[in-house]
Amino acid sequence: MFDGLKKKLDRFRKDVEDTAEEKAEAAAAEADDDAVTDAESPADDSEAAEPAAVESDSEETAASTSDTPEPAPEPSDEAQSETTPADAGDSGDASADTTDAASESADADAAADADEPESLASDAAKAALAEQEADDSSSAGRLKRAAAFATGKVVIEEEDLEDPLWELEMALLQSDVEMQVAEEILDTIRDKLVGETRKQVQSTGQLVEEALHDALYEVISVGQFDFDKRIQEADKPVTLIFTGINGVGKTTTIAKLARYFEKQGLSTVLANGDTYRAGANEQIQEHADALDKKLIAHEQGGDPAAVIYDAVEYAEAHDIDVVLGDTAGRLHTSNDLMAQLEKIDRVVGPDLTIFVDEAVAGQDAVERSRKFNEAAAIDGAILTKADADSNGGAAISIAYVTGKPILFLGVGQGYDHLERFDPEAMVERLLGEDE
Ligand SMILES: Nc1nc2c(ncn2[C@@H]2O[C@H](COP(=O)(O)OP(=O)(O)OP(=O)(O)O)[C@@H](O)[C@H]2O)c(=O)[nH]1
Ligand SMILES: [Mg+2]
Repeated sequence: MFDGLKKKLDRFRKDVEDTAEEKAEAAAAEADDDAVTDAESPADDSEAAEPAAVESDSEETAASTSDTPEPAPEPSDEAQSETTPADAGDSGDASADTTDAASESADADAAADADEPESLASDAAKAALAEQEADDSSSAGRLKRAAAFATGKVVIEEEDLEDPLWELEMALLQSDVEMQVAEEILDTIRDKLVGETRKQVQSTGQLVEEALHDALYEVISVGQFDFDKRIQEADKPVTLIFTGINGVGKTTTIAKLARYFEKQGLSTVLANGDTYRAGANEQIQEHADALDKKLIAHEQGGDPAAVIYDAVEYAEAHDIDVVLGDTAGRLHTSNDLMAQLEKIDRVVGPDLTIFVDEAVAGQDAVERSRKFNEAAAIDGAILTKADADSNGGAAISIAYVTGKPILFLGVGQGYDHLERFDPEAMVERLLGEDE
């Protein structure tokens, strides 16, 4: 079930993992470079300090003109410290230069001391980072990455997610996930992953998995309520009306629910509100006979609201717990379809109006759920034909788009082929956690 989408979600997980791995390697190389540069730098710095010292010395020599040309000083530390005070008198600039050069050279010596050749590359990286961090804030990102590498961890940043998230968005849209829902999922993932980077996570795969799980769960679980409890606790009879376009599986689902409620110790009566289609009575009668349930039906062309009203009266008279009201999926116009629902609402006041559509209808099912909800205020949805190969977009999107939960999945043509919709199980199925 939902295999296509499952593969795409797995692709995303791998994409981010690969990105993180590449990054870890890059950080490793960077840390190595830093260590090498650091080991070399003392020599470099003292070489650089030499000309400065010589320069200031020769200036001093030129300024004082006379005396001793011989002690053309060696570029040693002693020579520098000797010349500096003398310098201070006649040239402030030169003195400042010399002092800088001297202190730089001293720093470099200290760094050289810290970096024994035997020390580990990661230690060298850490030492280098600690030293640089104080005065080089512009390279903070680079330092953080290298430090993360030195401690064996990988940091994911927003820019790393750009490409994988783009791919994921395309995958979601191709899988019929509604645009707004896809964006919500991406936002959640971005927030989760970028937020987590500060903690420097250990396993990228695990982190991505959690982010995907939470992002999917948040949209899929919208509006969930305890359906069984709600039915058990409601005043009897409870009236459920099933709506949706033709051929999606309304009548079959009603038959499955009659079986479902029976298992819960609840009695049912079926009502054929599909007075439009020829043969509708016969079809539902067959189910009623097979399940040993009472069917209330009128002549073709009758008023659906009147049929369901009669069924409610029958249930009250015979102490039946649940009325399952079918409706026609096709009328002359969609306005007629909505007018039918409004009249049922007015005349019967059903406890729950349930929208039925096919998982395989994808984006169309999502769009219809939105329209039916606007017109008739649905209380929940049932997705049929989830056993057929579907993209999964409808299952992911409908709750978020309507604000009403998916209650059941139809998973075959048999009466027992009905599953309670469990958002957690659905997410696990999509992420392959159950296999
Ligand atoms: N594979 C599969 N087939 C299903 C499922 N639910 C319904 N069907 C099949 O879908 C077809 C249409 O089902 P119906 O229950 O007649 O659909 P309907 O919405 O009542 O159709 P109309 O009364 O014409 O509006 C039938 O062949 C059902 O067996 C399901 O969950 N899985
Ligand atoms: Mg039907």
